[in-house]
Order: sequence, then structure tokens, then C-alpha cells
Amino acid sequence: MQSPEPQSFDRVLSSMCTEPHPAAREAAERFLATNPGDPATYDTVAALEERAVELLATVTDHPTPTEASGYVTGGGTEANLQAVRSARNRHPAADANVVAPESAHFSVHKAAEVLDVELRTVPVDDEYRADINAVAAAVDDATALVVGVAGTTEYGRVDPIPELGRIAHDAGAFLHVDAAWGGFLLPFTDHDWSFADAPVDTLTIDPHKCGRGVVPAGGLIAREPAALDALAVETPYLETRSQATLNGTRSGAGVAGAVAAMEALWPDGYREAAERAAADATWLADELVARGYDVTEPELPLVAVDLPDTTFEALRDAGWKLSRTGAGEARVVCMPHVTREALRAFLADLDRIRT
Ligand code: 0PR
Repeated sequence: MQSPEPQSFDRVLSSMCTEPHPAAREAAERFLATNPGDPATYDTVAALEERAVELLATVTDHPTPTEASGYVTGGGTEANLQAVRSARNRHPAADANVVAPESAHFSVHKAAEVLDVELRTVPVDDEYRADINAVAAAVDDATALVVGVAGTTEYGRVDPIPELGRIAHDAGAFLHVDAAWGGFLLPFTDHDWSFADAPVDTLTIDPHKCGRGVVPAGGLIAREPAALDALAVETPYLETRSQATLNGTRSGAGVAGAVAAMEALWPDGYREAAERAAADATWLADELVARGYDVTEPELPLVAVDLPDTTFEALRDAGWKLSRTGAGEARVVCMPHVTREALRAFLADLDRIRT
């Protein structure tokens, strides 16, 4: 039996994944059977992964992209977990803790549980950004890592990354920035978030989100090689001597797709996408406000809107793939597949449903 058609992206509004760039799709297919986890056997894809790291380091303004350390992870979850693990492994405290805003993605909670480190979540301010005073009060000598989010999952907010860096480093901790979603949008804004903007030690940026690579492709990039060295285990029965990744066999398709997408789109394609998304998010927010709804102002192109439950359910029934924030607002993430036309159709359904 033939497998079914994958569903269309037409009505997908809350996902942080999108249609891959055509070049990414093509490259991914050619590399489906390769394993970047075994570079001594699959050297072509291993070289592509070095290129992926260089490109990701370029996007994140690493001081020396050709020398940056990192790898293509299975997604933001793995990158965040490895950042926590690296910081824990490099910190002297036996009972290391991690400090993160409550807006941090749940992958940070998974990381803390898997690694058995204490996670101290601190409140966000009225604008849903990490509260600096709360972070400063939560760190202590045993804090191995402070996490900041550059593009939060729920509201698209950017934490004050330079301030978080100062607090982290004053406490002897590392700073990790989760730009899993925001990483390909932020270079075209005036936010401070990158290696050049702040003392960032490690950073998550996912090609399979706004990078328009294929799933799975996350990214972990480090300022110093020591961050990756702290993750390496010996690999006695491979030709290479050690491995810093969490998974062994990894997706060559993800790596090849990421490189193809970034080579096609950096920087102009990403800039155009970011500008279009920003304009669409502002337009949608204005349209929703004009209809009397409470909207959280989009900072990055993500619109959170307070809809009555019945309206939310009716929109889901009409086929709109919407999800809710923890507080219950519907989220519209203006990913590349979310066109102005799709948003007009969404508003037309909303108008039909609410009358
Ligand atoms: N960091 C951030 C800021 C994220 O938004 C996400 C995922 C991750 C890390 C983890 O990345 P991976 O899923 O690649 O491991 N963001 C949401 C998620 O999938 C996106 C989302 C949210 C998708 C709501 C659909 C949805 O209905 O959890």
C-alpha cells in the first residue's frame, strides 16, 4: 500500500516547523542513508556537518565561524540538554544547578531531570521576559548555567541576554541562549542575542525551524571548543576516538538539508522571510485588536491572542492547527508557509464563527 500524503501546511498556524527549502529537500533525499555520527566512514556528510557549523556560527555572529565548535543535533531539545550537560560537566560543584526563566522551553526541564541537576525557574516580567532581579537572586556558587531565551515558544520574546551574561559570569556560571526558533529571525532585528552581542557560551539554533532545513536538524554552537570537549566520550570501536554528540547514528539528511537551506538563504532569503513574517504578524495583531481581542504585541513574529474556548475549538474543527499558551491564548506563529492569504482565510473563518 502506498503511504498517505503528508498533510498540507495550509492551515498550520502554531507549528515552529515549516516547508523545507526545495534545495534542502533535494539534498536531504540524497543523504538519507548517511551517518554523520561515523565520520570515518561517511566523510562527505562529515565535511558537510563542518560546513553546517560554520554557517550556523556565521548566522549567530561567532567571532571565528571557521573555528566554531558545535554539531547538528536532533533538534532544540538535544541542543539544550547538551548545553546543560556541558555546563554541569565543567562546573566544580557536585550539586550544580541551572537557572532559567519560567518561559524556557520544556526541553530545559527534561534536561534537568535526565541530568539530575536542580532547575531553578524564575519569574518573567510583565513583558514575558526573564526578570533580571529574579535571576540575580536565584544564582549562587553552585550555578553552572544561566539560560536565556531569544524567541520564546509561547510569546516570541527575547530575554535581556547581555544582562543575563553578566549575572552568569559574575557567579562563575556559563550562559546558554536558546535561539532554537528565533535564531534565523534575530539577525535582521536590533536585539542583542548573539555571540557578538553578549558573553554567550553556548547557543541553540535550529535549521528545522526558521532555517528551512528538513526535520531533524537542530544546532548547538559553542564559543569555545571546551564546551564540546566536556561532552566527549571515548569511542573504542570507531576510527574516530571520541564523540561529543548525544545520539550515535544521526541524520545525514538533516545535515545536508541544513547546509543546502543555509547556502540558499543566508542572508538575503532569511532577511526577506523575516521581514515578511514581521509585517504579517503586525498586520494580524492589528486585525485581531480591531475585532476586540486581547493580543500580546508581537516582538518576533508570533501572535498570542485571547480567544474564547468555543471559538478556539470551532477554529480547530475548521481545520486550523492552533495550539494554546500555558495561560490559554491561541498562538499564531508566522512561519514561512503562513502567507498573508492564509491569515486572511483564518480571519474570514474567525469572523464567520464569532457571528
Ligand atoms: N527551544 C525552543 C525555544 C522551542 O520553541 C522548542 C520547540 C525547542 C527548544 C525544542 O525544539 P525541538 O522540538 O526541535 O526539540 N518548540 C515547540 C515545540 O515543539 C514548538 C511548538 C509549540 C510546536 C507548540 C507546536 C506547538 O503546537 O515544543
